[in-house]
Amino acid sequence: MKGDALNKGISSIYKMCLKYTSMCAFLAILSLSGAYKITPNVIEGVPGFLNITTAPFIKIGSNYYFIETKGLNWFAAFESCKQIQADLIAFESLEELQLISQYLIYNNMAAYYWTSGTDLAKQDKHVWFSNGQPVASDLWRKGEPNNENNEEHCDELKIEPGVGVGLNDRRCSYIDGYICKAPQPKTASFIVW
Ligand SMILES: [Ca+2]
Ligand SMILES: [Ca+2]
Repeated sequence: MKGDALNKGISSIYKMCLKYTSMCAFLAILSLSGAYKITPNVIEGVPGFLNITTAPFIKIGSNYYFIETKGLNWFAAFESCKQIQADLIAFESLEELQLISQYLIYNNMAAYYWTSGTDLAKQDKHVWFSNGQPVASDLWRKGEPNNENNEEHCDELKIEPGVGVGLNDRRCSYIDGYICKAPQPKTASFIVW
């Protein structure tokens, strides 16, 4: 068991070294000298004190987002997020939806934004196209999804200050802004002692 853990540790250090070759070469020389112990540490997110820019993504809550007000149809919005190594947003909870809506209202950006929600595969079965999970029922605006004229199959975040926020199904060809969500960044650090 101890050997397994050690192997895992060595393999994770090796993976990190593939990414940060020159730093690891330096660490390897240090550790070969036998005078130092090196402990690798990987954490979620980017600590504030590092002062690293995460542009074009902005941090809202504990996640990173790219918010575009310039409109695209749903398919083009999906592609556009992929081009920056992100995904059209999938809300994991009502809290996340509300947090982003509050941010947009506060910054005078209340509008309609594409999410990755869709029932294109099966009518009335709305899923997040970015991860295949079902869209939770508490995220919808009142009376939605209504599949109006039997042609609404893509889901937008609809923000109307004073009226309400939530998801609405809409024609996929409609031109909306969109929100991409970045994968959670990880910070690797090494403690030398
Ligand atoms: Ca539909
Ligand atoms: Ca609708």
